[in-house]
Amino acid sequence: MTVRVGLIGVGVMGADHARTIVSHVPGASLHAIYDADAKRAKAIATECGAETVAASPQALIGDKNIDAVLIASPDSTHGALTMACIAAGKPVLCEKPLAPTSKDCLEVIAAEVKAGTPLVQIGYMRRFDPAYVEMKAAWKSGRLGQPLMFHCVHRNVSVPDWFTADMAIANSAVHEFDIARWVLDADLTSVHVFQPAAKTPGVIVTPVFLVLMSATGQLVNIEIFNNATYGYDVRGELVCEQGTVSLRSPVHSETSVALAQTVPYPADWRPRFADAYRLQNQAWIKAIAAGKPASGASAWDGYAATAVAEAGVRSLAEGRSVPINMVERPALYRAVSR
Ligand code: ISE
Repeated sequence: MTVRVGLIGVGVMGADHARTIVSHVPGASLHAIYDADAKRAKAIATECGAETVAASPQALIGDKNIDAVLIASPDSTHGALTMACIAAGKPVLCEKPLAPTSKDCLEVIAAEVKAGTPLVQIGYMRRFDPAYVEMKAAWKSGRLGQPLMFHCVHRNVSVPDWFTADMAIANSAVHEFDIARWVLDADLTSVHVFQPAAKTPGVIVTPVFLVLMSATGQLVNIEIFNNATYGYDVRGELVCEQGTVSLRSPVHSETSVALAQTVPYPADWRPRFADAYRLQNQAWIKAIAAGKPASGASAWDGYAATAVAEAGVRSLAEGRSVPINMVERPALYRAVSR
Protein backbone atom coordinates (compact mmCIF):
# COMPACT_ATOMS: atom_id res chain seq x y z
CA MET A 1 0.00 0.00 0.00
CA THR A 2 1.37 3.43 -0.94
CA VAL A 3 0.46 6.07 1.63
CA ARG A 4 -0.67 9.19 -0.22
CA VAL A 5 0.53 12.21 1.77
CA GLY A 6 -0.91 15.73 1.73
CA LEU A 7 1.52 18.44 2.86
CA ILE A 8 0.29 21.73 4.33
CA GLY A 9 2.95 24.45 4.31
CA VAL A 10 6.07 24.47 2.14
CA GLY A 11 8.22 27.06 3.82
CA VAL A 12 11.72 26.09 5.01
CA MET A 13 10.60 23.04 7.00
CA GLY A 14 7.73 21.97 4.73
CA ALA A 15 9.90 22.05 1.60
CA ASP A 16 12.44 19.89 3.44
CA HIS A 17 9.71 17.40 4.33
CA ALA A 18 8.55 17.32 0.69
CA ARG A 19 12.04 16.44 -0.50
CA THR A 20 12.51 13.88 2.29
CA ILE A 21 9.21 12.14 1.46
CA VAL A 22 9.90 11.83 -2.26
CA SER A 23 13.57 10.88 -1.86
CA HIS A 24 13.87 8.90 1.37
CA VAL A 25 10.48 7.46 2.40
CA PRO A 26 9.60 4.21 0.60
CA GLY A 27 5.87 3.47 0.62
CA ALA A 28 4.83 7.11 0.51
CA SER A 29 3.82 9.41 -2.33
CA LEU A 30 3.45 13.17 -2.13
CA HIS A 31 -0.07 13.55 -3.49
CA ALA A 32 -1.05 17.16 -2.72
CA ILE A 33 0.47 20.37 -1.42
CA TYR A 34 -1.13 23.48 0.03
CA ASP A 35 0.57 26.73 0.91
CA ALA A 36 -0.84 30.22 1.45
CA ASP A 37 1.64 31.27 -1.23
CA ALA A 38 0.20 29.46 -4.27
CA LYS A 39 3.30 30.13 -6.36
CA ARG A 40 5.49 28.50 -3.72
CA ALA A 41 3.13 25.54 -3.52
CA LYS A 42 3.25 25.12 -7.28
CA ALA A 43 7.04 25.34 -7.35
CA ILE A 44 7.51 22.61 -4.71
CA ALA A 45 4.77 20.47 -6.32
CA THR A 46 6.59 20.69 -9.64
CA GLU A 47 9.99 20.00 -8.06
CA CYS A 48 8.75 17.01 -6.08
CA GLY A 49 6.18 15.68 -8.57
CA ALA A 50 3.13 16.16 -6.37
CA GLU A 51 -0.14 15.36 -8.12
CA THR A 52 -2.06 18.49 -7.16
CA VAL A 53 -1.91 21.88 -5.49
CA ALA A 54 -4.87 22.14 -3.11
CA ALA A 55 -7.03 25.25 -2.95
CA SER A 56 -7.18 25.20 0.85
CA PRO A 57 -5.95 23.14 3.82
CA GLN A 58 -9.50 21.88 4.32
CA ALA A 59 -9.72 20.74 0.69
CA LEU A 60 -6.45 18.87 1.12
CA ILE A 61 -7.51 17.22 4.38
CA GLY A 62 -10.91 16.24 2.89
CA ASP A 63 -9.42 14.92 -0.37
CA LYS A 64 -10.38 11.22 -0.64
CA ASN A 65 -7.08 10.63 -2.41
CA ILE A 66 -5.15 11.70 0.70
CA ASP A 67 -4.38 9.00 3.28
CA ALA A 68 -2.25 11.05 5.71
CA VAL A 69 -1.44 14.71 6.34
CA LEU A 70 1.84 16.42 7.24
CA ILE A 71 1.41 19.90 8.75
CA ALA A 72 4.32 22.30 8.36
CA SER A 73 2.38 25.57 8.26
CA PRO A 74 2.89 28.44 10.73
CA ASP A 75 2.80 27.40 14.41
CA SER A 76 -0.47 29.25 15.10
CA THR A 77 -2.34 27.02 12.60
CA HIS A 78 -1.14 23.67 13.97
CA GLY A 79 -3.84 23.02 16.56
CA ALA A 80 -6.87 23.72 14.36
CA LEU A 81 -5.47 21.84 11.37
CA THR A 82 -4.60 18.84 13.53
CA MET A 83 -8.16 18.78 14.85
CA ALA A 84 -9.46 18.91 11.25
CA CYS A 85 -7.36 15.81 10.48
CA ILE A 86 -8.76 14.03 13.55
CA ALA A 87 -12.29 14.93 12.42
CA ALA A 88 -11.48 13.47 8.98
CA GLY A 89 -10.06 10.33 10.61
CA LYS A 90 -6.67 10.84 8.95
CA PRO A 91 -3.25 10.19 10.57
CA VAL A 92 -1.35 13.44 10.94
CA LEU A 93 2.27 14.39 11.55
CA CYS A 94 2.21 17.94 12.87
CA GLU A 95 5.45 19.93 13.08
CA LYS A 96 6.30 21.23 16.53
CA PRO A 97 4.83 22.83 18.49
CA LEU A 98 1.40 21.16 18.59
CA ALA A 99 0.01 24.58 19.50
CA PRO A 100 1.39 27.77 21.08
CA THR A 101 -0.71 27.42 24.26
CA SER A 102 -1.44 24.44 26.52
CA LYS A 103 -5.14 25.35 26.31
CA ASP A 104 -5.07 24.85 22.52
CA CYS A 105 -3.08 21.61 22.97
CA LEU A 106 -5.73 20.30 25.36
CA GLU A 107 -8.43 20.98 22.76
CA VAL A 108 -6.55 18.72 20.34
CA ILE A 109 -6.15 16.07 23.05
CA ALA A 110 -9.88 16.22 23.81
CA ALA A 111 -10.67 15.70 20.12
CA GLU A 112 -8.29 12.73 19.83
CA VAL A 113 -9.57 11.14 23.05
CA LYS A 114 -13.14 11.57 21.76
CA ALA A 115 -12.12 9.94 18.46
CA GLY A 116 -10.80 7.08 20.60
CA THR A 117 -7.80 6.33 18.40
CA PRO A 118 -4.27 7.80 18.28
CA LEU A 119 -3.98 9.67 14.97
CA VAL A 120 -1.56 12.43 15.95
CA GLN A 121 2.25 12.50 15.89
CA ILE A 122 4.19 15.67 16.69
CA GLY A 123 7.42 16.46 14.84
CA TYR A 124 9.85 16.17 17.76
CA MET A 125 12.25 14.41 15.43
CA ARG A 126 15.20 14.22 17.85
CA ARG A 127 13.61 11.04 19.26
CA PHE A 128 14.72 9.41 16.00
CA ASP A 129 18.22 10.94 15.94
CA PRO A 130 20.72 8.06 16.20
CA ALA A 131 22.83 9.92 18.80
CA TYR A 132 19.88 10.50 21.18
CA VAL A 133 18.67 6.92 20.58
CA GLU A 134 22.12 5.63 21.62
CA MET A 135 22.13 7.97 24.63
CA LYS A 136 18.83 6.55 25.92
CA ALA A 137 19.89 2.95 25.18
CA ALA A 138 23.19 3.49 27.05
CA TRP A 139 21.54 4.38 30.34
CA LYS A 140 18.70 1.90 29.88
CA SER A 141 21.39 -0.82 29.55
CA GLY A 142 22.13 -0.36 33.27
CA ARG A 143 25.89 0.01 32.64
CA LEU A 144 25.94 3.67 33.72
CA GLY A 145 23.75 3.58 36.79
CA GLN A 146 20.89 6.03 37.24
CA PRO A 147 20.93 9.37 35.33
CA LEU A 148 21.61 12.40 37.56
CA MET A 149 21.97 15.40 35.22
CA PHE A 150 21.31 16.16 31.55
CA HIS A 151 23.38 19.02 30.11
CA CYS A 152 21.97 20.47 26.86
CA VAL A 153 23.30 23.14 24.48
CA HIS A 154 21.31 24.39 21.51
CA ARG A 155 22.88 27.13 19.37
CA ASN A 156 21.69 28.66 16.11
CA VAL A 157 23.88 30.78 13.82
CA SER A 158 21.42 33.67 14.00
CA VAL A 159 17.76 34.52 14.19
CA PRO A 160 15.84 37.58 13.00
CA ASP A 161 15.71 40.62 15.30
CA TRP A 162 12.03 39.88 16.10
CA PHE A 163 12.96 36.47 17.54
CA THR A 164 12.62 37.11 21.29
CA ALA A 165 13.88 35.29 24.39
CA ASP A 166 10.33 33.97 24.88
CA MET A 167 10.48 32.48 21.38
CA ALA A 168 13.86 30.92 22.20
CA ILE A 169 12.01 29.08 24.98
CA ALA A 170 8.79 28.27 23.08
CA ASN A 171 10.23 27.58 19.62
CA SER A 172 13.76 26.29 20.24
CA ALA A 173 13.97 24.89 23.78
CA VAL A 174 10.82 22.80 23.24
CA HIS A 175 13.09 20.31 21.49
CA GLU A 176 15.11 19.87 24.67
CA PHE A 177 11.94 19.73 26.80
CA ASP A 178 10.66 16.84 24.67
CA ILE A 179 13.96 14.99 24.30
CA ALA A 180 14.66 15.28 28.05
CA ARG A 181 11.24 13.74 28.80
CA TRP A 182 11.90 10.99 26.25
CA VAL A 183 15.47 10.16 27.28
CA LEU A 184 14.71 10.26 31.02
CA ASP A 185 11.25 8.66 30.68
CA ALA A 186 10.04 11.30 33.10
CA ASP A 187 8.00 14.47 33.13
CA LEU A 188 9.54 17.84 34.03
CA THR A 189 8.22 19.39 37.23
CA SER A 190 9.82 22.83 37.55
CA VAL A 191 11.75 25.35 35.48
CA HIS A 192 13.90 28.39 36.31
CA VAL A 193 15.06 30.59 33.45
CA PHE A 194 18.00 32.98 33.52
CA GLN A 195 19.71 35.35 31.09
CA PRO A 196 23.25 36.76 31.21
CA ALA A 197 23.45 40.48 31.95
CA ALA A 198 26.47 41.01 29.69
CA LYS A 199 25.56 42.00 26.14
CA THR A 200 26.40 44.53 23.46
CA PRO A 201 23.79 47.30 23.39
CA GLY A 202 21.25 46.67 20.64
CA VAL A 203 21.77 42.89 20.50
CA ILE A 204 18.20 41.61 20.69
CA VAL A 205 18.55 37.93 21.44
CA THR A 206 20.96 36.97 24.20
CA PRO A 207 21.20 33.40 25.49
CA VAL A 208 18.60 31.92 27.80
CA PHE A 209 19.69 29.37 30.40
CA LEU A 210 17.11 27.03 31.87
CA VAL A 211 17.37 24.76 34.90
CA LEU A 212 14.66 22.11 35.22
CA MET A 213 13.90 19.26 37.59
CA SER A 214 12.44 15.96 36.43
CA ALA A 215 9.76 13.97 38.28
CA THR A 216 12.43 11.34 39.00
CA GLY A 217 14.86 13.85 40.50
CA GLN A 218 17.23 14.54 37.64
CA LEU A 219 18.52 18.05 36.93
CA VAL A 220 18.29 19.25 33.32
CA ASN A 221 20.06 22.39 32.18
CA ILE A 222 19.58 23.92 28.75
CA GLU A 223 21.49 26.74 27.05
CA ILE A 224 19.71 28.29 24.08
CA PHE A 225 21.89 30.73 22.17
CA ASN A 226 20.27 31.71 18.89
CA ASN A 227 22.89 34.22 17.78
CA ALA A 228 25.96 32.03 18.32
CA THR A 229 27.23 33.04 14.83
CA TYR A 230 29.86 30.21 14.47
CA GLY A 231 27.49 27.40 13.48
CA TYR A 232 24.47 25.30 14.34
CA ASP A 233 25.58 23.35 17.39
CA VAL A 234 23.49 20.96 19.49
CA ARG A 235 25.21 19.16 22.36
CA GLY A 236 24.01 16.84 25.06
CA GLU A 237 25.61 14.93 27.91
CA LEU A 238 23.72 12.59 30.20
CA VAL A 239 25.63 12.27 33.49
CA CYS A 240 24.86 9.05 35.36
CA GLU A 241 26.09 7.51 38.62
CA GLN A 242 28.88 5.45 37.02
CA GLY A 243 29.43 7.13 33.67
CA THR A 244 28.30 9.62 31.06
CA VAL A 245 27.08 9.48 27.48
CA SER A 246 27.45 12.44 25.09
CA LEU A 247 26.06 13.19 21.67
CA ARG A 248 28.41 13.17 18.69
CA SER A 249 27.30 15.21 15.66
CA PRO A 250 27.30 13.45 12.26
CA VAL A 251 30.51 14.90 10.79
CA HIS A 252 31.86 13.29 7.61
CA SER A 253 35.12 15.16 7.02
CA GLU A 254 37.98 17.06 8.62
CA THR A 255 40.19 19.40 6.63
CA SER A 256 43.85 19.97 7.42
CA VAL A 257 45.56 22.91 5.72
CA ALA A 258 47.97 25.73 6.59
CA LEU A 259 48.78 24.33 10.03
CA ALA A 260 45.09 24.07 10.97
CA GLN A 261 42.41 21.40 11.16
CA THR A 262 38.76 22.32 10.57
CA VAL A 263 35.56 20.37 11.03
CA PRO A 264 32.49 22.00 9.47
CA TYR A 265 29.42 23.09 11.44
CA PRO A 266 26.03 22.93 9.72
CA ALA A 267 24.35 26.26 8.98
CA ASP A 268 21.07 25.20 10.56
CA TRP A 269 19.19 22.18 12.01
CA ARG A 270 18.28 20.54 8.71
CA PRO A 271 21.65 18.94 7.89
CA ARG A 272 22.36 18.17 11.58
CA PHE A 273 19.07 16.28 11.94
CA ALA A 274 18.64 15.00 8.36
CA ASP A 275 18.81 11.37 9.55
CA ALA A 276 16.29 12.12 12.31
CA TYR A 277 13.77 13.58 9.84
CA ARG A 278 14.22 10.65 7.45
CA LEU A 279 13.84 8.07 10.22
CA GLN A 280 10.88 9.95 11.75
CA ASN A 281 9.01 10.19 8.44
CA GLN A 282 9.84 6.58 7.49
CA ALA A 283 8.53 5.31 10.83
CA TRP A 284 5.38 7.45 10.48
CA ILE A 285 4.57 6.04 7.03
CA LYS A 286 5.45 2.47 8.04
CA ALA A 287 3.06 2.64 11.01
CA ILE A 288 0.25 4.02 8.83
CA ALA A 289 0.78 1.30 6.20
CA ALA A 290 0.68 -1.34 8.95
CA GLY A 291 -2.44 0.19 10.52
CA LYS A 292 -0.52 0.76 13.77
CA PRO A 293 -0.23 3.86 16.01
CA ALA A 294 2.73 6.12 15.33
CA SER A 295 5.87 5.57 17.43
CA GLY A 296 6.90 9.21 17.75
CA ALA A 297 5.80 12.03 20.04
CA SER A 298 2.04 12.00 20.72
CA ALA A 299 -0.36 14.89 21.18
CA TRP A 300 0.20 14.41 24.91
CA ASP A 301 3.94 14.93 24.41
CA GLY A 302 3.12 18.03 22.37
CA TYR A 303 1.01 19.35 25.26
CA ALA A 304 3.76 18.54 27.76
CA ALA A 305 6.41 20.46 25.81
CA THR A 306 4.13 23.48 25.46
CA ALA A 307 3.23 23.38 29.17
CA VAL A 308 6.96 23.47 30.05
CA ALA A 309 7.47 26.36 27.62
CA GLU A 310 4.63 28.34 29.18
CA ALA A 311 6.14 27.85 32.64
CA GLY A 312 9.56 28.85 31.27
CA VAL A 313 8.26 32.09 29.77
CA ARG A 314 6.60 32.87 33.11
CA SER A 315 9.81 32.09 35.00
CA LEU A 316 11.80 34.48 32.79
CA ALA A 317 9.22 37.23 33.33
CA GLU A 318 8.93 36.72 37.08
CA GLY A 319 12.56 35.85 37.83
CA ARG A 320 11.75 32.75 39.87
CA SER A 321 11.39 28.99 39.60
CA VAL A 322 7.94 28.03 38.32
CA PRO A 323 6.21 24.66 38.83
CA ILE A 324 5.04 22.85 35.69
CA ASN A 325 1.42 21.93 36.27
CA MET A 326 -0.26 19.51 33.90
CA VAL A 327 -3.71 17.87 33.77
CA GLU A 328 -4.27 14.16 34.37
CA ARG A 329 -2.89 12.05 31.49
CA PRO A 330 -5.79 10.40 29.58
CA ALA A 331 -5.76 6.60 29.27
CA LEU A 332 -5.28 6.91 25.50
CA TYR A 333 -1.74 8.17 26.18
CA ARG A 334 -0.92 5.95 29.15
CA ALA A 335 -0.72 2.77 27.04
CA VAL A 336 2.93 3.19 26.09
CA SER A 337 5.63 5.76 26.57
CA ARG A 338 6.52 6.21 22.87
C1 ISE B 1 13.45 25.68 14.80
O1 ISE B 1 12.10 26.07 14.78
C2 ISE B 1 13.53 24.20 14.93
O2 ISE B 1 12.58 23.49 15.15
C3 ISE B 1 14.91 23.68 14.96
O3 ISE B 1 14.89 22.26 15.08
C4 ISE B 1 15.62 24.31 16.14
O4 ISE B 1 16.96 23.86 16.18
C5 ISE B 1 15.62 25.81 16.00
O5 ISE B 1 16.28 26.37 17.13
C6 ISE B 1 14.17 26.29 15.98
O6 ISE B 1 14.14 27.70 15.88
